[in-house]
Amino acid sequence: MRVAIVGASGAVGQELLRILAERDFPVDDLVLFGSTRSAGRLYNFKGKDYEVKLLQHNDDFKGVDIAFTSAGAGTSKEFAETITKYGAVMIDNSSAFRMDDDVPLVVPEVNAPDALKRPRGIIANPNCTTIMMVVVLEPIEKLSHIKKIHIASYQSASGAGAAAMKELEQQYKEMVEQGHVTTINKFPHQLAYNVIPQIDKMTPNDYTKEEMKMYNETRKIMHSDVRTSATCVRVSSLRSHSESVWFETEKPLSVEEIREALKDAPGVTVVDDPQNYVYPMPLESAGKDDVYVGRIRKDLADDNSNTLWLTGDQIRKGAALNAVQIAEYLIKEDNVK
Ligand code: 2RA
Repeated sequence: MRVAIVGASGAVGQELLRILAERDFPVDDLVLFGSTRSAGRLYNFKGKDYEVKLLQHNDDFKGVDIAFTSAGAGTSKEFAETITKYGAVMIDNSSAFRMDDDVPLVVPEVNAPDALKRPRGIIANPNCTTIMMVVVLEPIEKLSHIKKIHIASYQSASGAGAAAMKELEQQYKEMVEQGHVTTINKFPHQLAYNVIPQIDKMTPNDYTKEEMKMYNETRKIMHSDVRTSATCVRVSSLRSHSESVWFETEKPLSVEEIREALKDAPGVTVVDDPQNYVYPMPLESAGKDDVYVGRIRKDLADDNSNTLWLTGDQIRKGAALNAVQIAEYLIKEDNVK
């Protein structure tokens, strides 16, 4: 496979390099692309150095089989044609095409076969918060249709990129050294010692774009009429997102049924012994592949609802790992070209 990574210097680009190496993805040749800022940098992959090329409208993608793109929606939109022109499959981490009818939106544990129908050669990787939630809800959907979801998210700095992670560390340093924060660029407000109930821009209905992604993308991935009402919140964990999820099913489900279904579910690890204070936390899921679930219990406010807590590494399952799993599925199905 000739593999390209667009946005190689970013948090997701760097994680893609690690995951491709770790999983022994069949890379025969690797081409890294970036902006003027990162062009010329060298990154090592399996003992060999690769130089980041400037992303341009030329024939650089001739011969590329799979292109992982993670350089923002604007870049994805501008370069999609250049990237796919010679038959490369573009697995796009941005929000540019997610809701387009002719672009599949894929979480392999949920709807892998959707990736096989891609008229534009583009497969979209969903929003990180949505990916983690659907991995956990799909096995429950198989027990009984999920009609409604309420969710409050606790999203790490990594969701806003590598520079945002550095900014959070800088803010804590400034608090310790000078008692107040002076660096606020990547977040709308100070994040250190704070939580911010806004991720992405506001939309006219007073939900943020992130919250509307959860509504729309969940329906598309799960092929469902489910309605999701989310409040997405930035917290000061560094790279794992967490979510508190309440879900109403058509028929009532017991906690035991849910726990059993999740124990067998791909990509999910159940960590749930609340009486002994055992539940998943972002510090522990950081750097891991699975989505971790605990605090599974009946919703006291609704007999047909249950509630649970989940946490997963935003850069891995929320982005890079999901993209690589899509590519692995295509290879397994002999469906790369
Ligand atoms: C965030 N979900 O956490 C976004 C990143 N895609 O900011």
